[in-house]
Amino acid sequence: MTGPAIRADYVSANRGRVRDSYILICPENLVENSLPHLRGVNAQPLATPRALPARFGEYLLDFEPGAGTTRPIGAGFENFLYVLEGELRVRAADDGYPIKAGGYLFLPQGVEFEVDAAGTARALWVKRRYEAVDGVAAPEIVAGHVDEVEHIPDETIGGTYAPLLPLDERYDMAMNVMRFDLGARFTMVEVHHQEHGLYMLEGQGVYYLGEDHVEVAAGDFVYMAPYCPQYFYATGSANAAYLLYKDINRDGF
Ligand code: UGY
Ligand code: MN
Repeated sequence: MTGPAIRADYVSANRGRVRDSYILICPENLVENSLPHLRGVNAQPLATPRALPARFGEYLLDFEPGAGTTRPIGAGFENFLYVLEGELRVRAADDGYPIKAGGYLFLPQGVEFEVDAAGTARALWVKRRYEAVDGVAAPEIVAGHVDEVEHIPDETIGGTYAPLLPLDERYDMAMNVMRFDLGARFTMVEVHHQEHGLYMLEGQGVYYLGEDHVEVAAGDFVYMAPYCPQYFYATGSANAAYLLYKDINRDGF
Protein backbone atom coordinates (compact mmCIF):
# COMPACT_ATOMS: atom_id res chain seq x y z
CA MET A 1 0.00 0.00 0.00
CA THR A 2 1.45 3.39 -0.91
CA GLY A 3 0.48 6.51 1.00
CA PRO A 4 0.47 10.09 -0.23
CA ALA A 5 3.88 11.72 -0.75
CA ILE A 6 5.07 13.87 2.17
CA ARG A 7 4.06 17.42 1.35
CA ALA A 8 6.68 20.14 1.73
CA ASP A 9 4.22 22.24 3.73
CA TYR A 10 3.88 19.57 6.44
CA VAL A 11 5.64 20.84 9.55
CA SER A 12 7.26 17.42 9.98
CA ALA A 13 8.90 17.84 6.53
CA ASN A 14 10.82 20.91 7.74
CA ARG A 15 14.61 20.57 7.50
CA GLY A 16 15.50 24.02 8.85
CA ARG A 17 17.25 23.91 12.25
CA VAL A 18 18.59 26.30 14.86
CA ARG A 19 21.08 24.78 17.31
CA ASP A 20 23.66 26.19 19.73
CA SER A 21 26.51 26.02 17.21
CA TYR A 22 24.86 26.08 13.78
CA ILE A 23 21.80 27.12 11.77
CA LEU A 24 20.47 25.37 8.67
CA ILE A 25 18.15 27.36 6.38
CA CYS A 26 16.62 25.57 3.39
CA PRO A 27 14.96 27.17 0.33
CA GLU A 28 11.50 26.26 1.65
CA ASN A 29 12.24 28.17 4.90
CA LEU A 30 12.96 31.50 3.19
CA VAL A 31 10.59 34.43 3.66
CA GLU A 32 10.49 37.38 1.23
CA ASN A 33 12.34 40.43 2.50
CA SER A 34 13.36 43.87 1.30
CA LEU A 35 16.32 46.10 2.18
CA PRO A 36 16.67 49.88 1.83
CA HIS A 37 17.88 51.22 -1.54
CA LEU A 38 17.40 47.85 -3.31
CA ARG A 39 14.30 48.18 -5.50
CA GLY A 40 12.76 45.05 -7.05
CA VAL A 41 15.14 42.81 -5.11
CA ASN A 42 14.01 40.05 -2.74
CA ALA A 43 16.89 40.31 -0.23
CA GLN A 44 16.72 37.34 2.14
CA PRO A 45 19.11 37.37 5.12
CA LEU A 46 20.85 34.03 5.62
CA ALA A 47 23.23 35.14 8.38
CA THR A 48 23.42 38.41 10.29
CA PRO A 49 24.77 39.31 13.76
CA ARG A 50 21.29 38.35 15.02
CA ALA A 51 22.23 34.71 14.41
CA LEU A 52 24.29 33.27 17.24
CA PRO A 53 27.59 35.26 17.32
CA ALA A 54 27.85 35.96 13.56
CA ARG A 55 30.19 38.85 12.75
CA PHE A 56 29.13 39.02 9.10
CA GLY A 57 26.01 39.30 6.99
CA GLU A 58 25.11 37.03 4.08
CA TYR A 59 22.04 37.69 1.91
CA LEU A 60 20.43 35.85 -1.01
CA LEU A 61 19.44 38.49 -3.57
CA ASP A 62 16.78 37.76 -6.22
CA PHE A 63 16.57 40.51 -8.85
CA GLU A 64 13.53 41.12 -11.03
CA PRO A 65 14.38 42.35 -14.57
CA GLY A 66 15.47 45.99 -14.28
CA ALA A 67 15.85 45.79 -10.47
CA GLY A 68 18.75 47.30 -8.55
CA THR A 69 20.02 49.96 -6.20
CA THR A 70 18.45 53.41 -6.05
CA ARG A 71 21.66 54.95 -4.63
CA PRO A 72 25.15 53.69 -3.70
CA ILE A 73 25.16 51.13 -0.85
CA GLY A 74 27.72 49.22 1.19
CA ALA A 75 29.23 52.13 3.15
CA GLY A 76 31.12 51.15 6.31
CA PHE A 77 31.62 47.50 5.27
CA GLU A 78 33.74 45.38 2.98
CA ASN A 79 31.40 43.74 0.47
CA PHE A 80 31.52 40.61 -1.66
CA LEU A 81 29.08 39.67 -4.45
CA TYR A 82 28.88 36.22 -6.07
CA VAL A 83 26.47 35.70 -8.97
CA LEU A 84 24.56 32.39 -8.90
CA GLU A 85 22.27 32.94 -11.93
CA GLY A 86 21.86 35.62 -14.60
CA GLU A 87 24.06 38.69 -14.79
CA LEU A 88 24.64 41.73 -12.59
CA ARG A 89 26.10 45.09 -13.55
CA VAL A 90 28.02 46.64 -10.69
CA ARG A 91 29.47 50.14 -10.59
CA ALA A 92 32.14 50.95 -7.99
CA ALA A 93 35.13 53.28 -7.73
CA ASP A 94 34.38 54.78 -11.20
CA ASP A 95 34.52 51.34 -12.87
CA GLY A 96 31.87 49.01 -14.28
CA TYR A 97 31.86 45.27 -13.52
CA PRO A 98 29.54 43.02 -15.55
CA ILE A 99 29.34 39.78 -13.51
CA LYS A 100 27.92 36.54 -14.95
CA ALA A 101 27.08 33.33 -13.04
CA GLY A 102 30.22 32.13 -11.25
CA GLY A 103 31.67 35.64 -11.30
CA TYR A 104 32.39 37.67 -8.20
CA LEU A 105 33.55 41.06 -6.92
CA PHE A 106 35.18 42.05 -3.63
CA LEU A 107 35.14 45.70 -2.57
CA PRO A 108 37.26 46.83 0.38
CA GLN A 109 35.65 48.89 3.14
CA GLY A 110 35.24 52.46 1.95
CA VAL A 111 34.18 51.55 -1.60
CA GLU A 112 30.42 51.87 -2.10
CA PHE A 113 28.64 50.27 -5.04
CA GLU A 114 25.57 50.39 -7.25
CA VAL A 115 24.13 47.29 -8.89
CA ASP A 116 21.36 46.38 -11.32
CA ALA A 117 20.20 43.44 -13.43
CA ALA A 118 18.78 43.64 -16.97
CA GLY A 119 17.07 40.23 -16.59
CA THR A 120 16.32 38.05 -13.59
CA ALA A 121 19.41 37.31 -11.53
CA ARG A 122 20.32 35.64 -8.26
CA ALA A 123 23.39 36.47 -6.17
CA LEU A 124 24.92 36.15 -2.73
CA TRP A 125 26.04 39.27 -0.91
CA VAL A 126 28.47 38.98 2.02
CA LYS A 127 29.37 42.01 4.14
CA ARG A 128 31.38 42.57 7.28
CA ARG A 129 33.33 45.27 9.09
CA TYR A 130 37.01 45.19 8.14
CA GLU A 131 39.41 44.41 10.99
CA ALA A 132 42.37 46.70 10.33
CA VAL A 133 45.74 45.75 11.88
CA ASP A 134 48.65 48.16 12.45
CA GLY A 135 51.34 47.62 9.83
CA VAL A 136 49.12 45.54 7.53
CA ALA A 137 48.14 47.12 4.20
CA ALA A 138 44.47 47.45 3.24
CA PRO A 139 42.99 44.90 0.80
CA GLU A 140 42.31 45.78 -2.84
CA ILE A 141 39.38 45.34 -5.21
CA VAL A 142 39.21 41.79 -6.60
CA ALA A 143 37.06 40.78 -9.59
CA GLY A 144 37.08 37.32 -11.14
CA HIS A 145 35.30 34.15 -12.14
CA VAL A 146 35.45 30.80 -10.35
CA ASP A 147 36.46 29.03 -13.61
CA GLU A 148 39.63 31.15 -13.75
CA VAL A 149 40.71 30.23 -10.22
CA GLU A 150 42.97 27.26 -9.49
CA HIS A 151 41.17 24.41 -7.71
CA ILE A 152 43.72 23.20 -5.17
CA PRO A 153 43.54 19.61 -3.88
CA ASP A 154 43.20 19.44 -0.09
CA GLU A 155 43.61 16.06 1.60
CA THR A 156 41.92 17.17 4.82
CA ILE A 157 38.62 17.84 3.01
CA GLY A 158 38.97 15.04 0.45
CA GLY A 159 38.27 17.54 -2.34
CA THR A 160 39.53 20.82 -3.76
CA TYR A 161 39.20 24.47 -2.81
CA ALA A 162 39.33 27.49 -5.10
CA PRO A 163 40.29 30.66 -3.18
CA LEU A 164 38.36 33.49 -4.82
CA LEU A 165 40.28 36.09 -2.78
CA PRO A 166 44.01 36.33 -2.01
CA LEU A 167 44.75 34.52 1.26
CA ASP A 168 47.42 37.00 2.43
CA GLU A 169 47.08 38.97 5.68
CA ARG A 170 45.58 42.09 4.08
CA TYR A 171 42.36 40.08 3.75
CA ASP A 172 40.38 39.21 6.88
CA MET A 173 37.90 37.02 5.00
CA ALA A 174 38.15 34.10 2.61
CA MET A 175 35.55 33.06 0.04
CA ASN A 176 36.37 29.58 -1.24
CA VAL A 177 34.52 27.27 -3.62
CA MET A 178 34.98 23.73 -2.29
CA ARG A 179 34.34 20.81 -4.66
CA PHE A 180 33.82 17.15 -3.77
CA ASP A 181 33.57 14.10 -6.01
CA LEU A 182 30.72 11.79 -5.18
CA GLY A 183 31.66 9.81 -2.06
CA ALA A 184 34.45 12.21 -1.03
CA ARG A 185 34.78 12.97 2.66
CA PHE A 186 36.81 15.00 5.13
CA THR A 187 39.67 13.11 6.77
CA MET A 188 39.24 14.95 10.10
CA VAL A 189 36.58 16.65 12.18
CA GLU A 190 37.46 20.35 12.16
CA VAL A 191 37.05 22.47 15.30
CA HIS A 192 38.28 26.06 14.85
CA HIS A 193 37.69 29.56 16.14
CA GLN A 194 36.65 30.94 12.76
CA GLU A 195 33.00 31.00 11.69
CA HIS A 196 31.49 29.93 8.36
CA GLY A 197 28.66 30.84 6.05
CA LEU A 198 28.17 27.88 3.69
CA TYR A 199 25.92 28.00 0.59
CA MET A 200 25.44 24.68 -1.21
CA LEU A 201 25.99 25.31 -4.93
CA GLU A 202 25.61 21.77 -6.28
CA GLY A 203 24.83 18.22 -5.23
CA GLN A 204 24.14 17.02 -1.74
CA GLY A 205 25.80 15.47 1.27
CA VAL A 206 25.72 14.87 4.97
CA TYR A 207 27.22 17.49 7.26
CA TYR A 208 28.27 16.54 10.78
CA LEU A 209 27.62 19.75 12.75
CA GLY A 210 27.96 20.04 16.50
CA GLU A 211 26.73 16.58 17.47
CA ASP A 212 24.24 16.09 14.62
CA HIS A 213 24.33 14.52 11.18
CA VAL A 214 22.37 16.80 8.85
CA GLU A 215 21.48 16.26 5.17
CA VAL A 216 22.25 19.27 2.98
CA ALA A 217 21.50 19.90 -0.70
CA ALA A 218 21.92 22.60 -3.36
CA GLY A 219 20.26 25.84 -2.23
CA ASP A 220 20.73 25.17 1.51
CA PHE A 221 22.64 27.59 3.75
CA VAL A 222 24.51 26.67 6.93
CA TYR A 223 25.86 29.12 9.49
CA MET A 224 28.59 27.53 11.62
CA ALA A 225 29.52 29.37 14.80
CA PRO A 226 33.11 29.49 16.08
CA TYR A 227 34.21 26.07 17.41
CA CYS A 228 31.34 24.18 15.74
CA PRO A 229 32.69 20.66 15.05
CA GLN A 230 32.31 20.04 11.31
CA TYR A 231 32.78 17.19 8.86
CA PHE A 232 31.30 16.66 5.36
CA TYR A 233 30.75 13.75 3.06
CA ALA A 234 29.20 13.93 -0.41
CA THR A 235 26.23 11.67 -1.07
CA GLY A 236 23.55 11.36 -3.76
CA SER A 237 24.31 10.83 -7.44
CA ALA A 238 26.40 13.85 -8.44
CA ASN A 239 29.44 15.81 -7.30
CA ALA A 240 28.93 18.45 -4.60
CA ALA A 241 30.16 22.02 -4.26
CA TYR A 242 29.70 24.85 -1.80
CA LEU A 243 30.75 28.48 -1.44
CA LEU A 244 32.31 29.04 1.97
CA TYR A 245 32.84 32.27 3.90
CA LYS A 246 35.53 32.11 6.59
CA ASP A 247 37.12 34.84 8.69
CA ILE A 248 40.90 34.52 8.40
CA ASN A 249 44.24 36.09 9.38
CA ARG A 250 42.97 37.67 12.62
CA ASP A 251 43.46 36.61 16.26
CA GLY A 252 39.83 36.58 17.41
CA PHE A 253 39.98 39.65 19.69
O1 UGY B 1 38.82 25.84 5.74
C1 UGY B 1 37.90 25.37 6.39
O2 UGY B 1 37.70 25.69 7.55
C2 UGY B 1 36.97 24.36 5.69
N1 UGY B 1 37.72 23.17 5.37
N2 UGY B 1 35.80 24.05 6.46
C3 UGY B 1 34.69 23.49 5.92
O3 UGY B 1 34.64 23.21 4.70
N3 UGY B 1 33.65 23.25 6.74
MN1 MN C 1 35.99 24.85 8.57
